[in-house]
Amino acid sequence: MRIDAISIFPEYLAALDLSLIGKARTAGLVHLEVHDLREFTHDRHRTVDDSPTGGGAGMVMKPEPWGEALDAVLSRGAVEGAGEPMLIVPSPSGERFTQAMAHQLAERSWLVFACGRYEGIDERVMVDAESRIPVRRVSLGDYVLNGGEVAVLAIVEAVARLVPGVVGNADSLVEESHEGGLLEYPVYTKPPAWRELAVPEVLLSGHHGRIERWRRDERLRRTAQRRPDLIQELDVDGLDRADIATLAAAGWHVVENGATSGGASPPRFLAGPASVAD
Ligand code: 6GU
Repeated sequence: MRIDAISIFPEYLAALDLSLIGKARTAGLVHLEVHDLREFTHDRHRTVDDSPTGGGAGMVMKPEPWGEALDAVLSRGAVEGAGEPMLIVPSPSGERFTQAMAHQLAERSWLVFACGRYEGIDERVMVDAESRIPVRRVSLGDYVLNGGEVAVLAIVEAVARLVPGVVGNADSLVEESHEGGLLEYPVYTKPPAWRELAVPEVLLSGHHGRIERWRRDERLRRTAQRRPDLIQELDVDGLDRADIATLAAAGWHVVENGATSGGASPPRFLAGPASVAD
C-alpha cells in the first residue's frame, strides 16, 4: 500500500516511522511519503491561508497550493505505479471513521491524505479532485481538533495494521474491539491473584468451550453497558440462544416487528432499556 500525506506540519507525521507502522514500512508493506504543503507556494511568506469569502471567523486554506500539491503527488504516484488513488480529507464534518471503513481503506492500493488546518480547505479543492478520483471526508468523532494530522495518525494506524503481514498474528485482528460489532472481552495474564484480585475462575479451567462462552457474554455485557448504540445495530439473526439470554439480563429484548410481508418471518430487532419507555 502507498500512502501520501500532505500537511503544513510534516514533522507531526514523523510518529508514523515508529513501532508497527515503521516496521511495516521497513518490510516494504507500506510505502509512506509525507509532503510539506508550503513547498507548493510561490510567495515570499509561503502563504497557505486567507480570510473566508463572505466573512466569518478564522482562516481558510487557499486552493492554489492544494491544487499544485495534489497534482504533483498524484502524477508522481501514477508514474511509480501506485494504482487507483483515493483522497481522504480529515474533517470534523466528514463521515465517521469506523473499523468497517478501515477495512474498506485497507483494500485500496493508494491513499492520499490532505491535512487541513484553520477553518478548513477551500471547498473547490475537493470538488476539483472529485472530478478525477474518489474523495472521502472523514471524521474521527464528534469533537473538534485543530487540524487533520492527528486524524491521519489514527486512520493510517487503523488501516495499515489490517494490511496483510503488518500484524504478525492475524488471529489477533479477528477477536478485537469493533470486530463483529461488539467491544472486546476483558483480558488477564499471570499472576492468577494480584492485590487480592483474582483472574476469573473460568479462564483457569482449561475448558475452551466455557471460556469462549464467557468471553462472548462479557463482550455482550460490556457493549450493552457502554455502547447501547452498537447493540441496536446487531443483526438478531446472528445471535444464538445464550446471546439472547445474556442480552435479556442486560435489559435488551428481542421484539418482532408486527408489520410482516408475505410468508416471510417478521423482522426482529433489539429493544433496550431506553426504547422500552418510548
Ligand atoms: Cl478528522 N479533523 C478535525 N480537525 N477535527 C476532528 C476530526 C478531524 N475528527 C474529529 N474531530
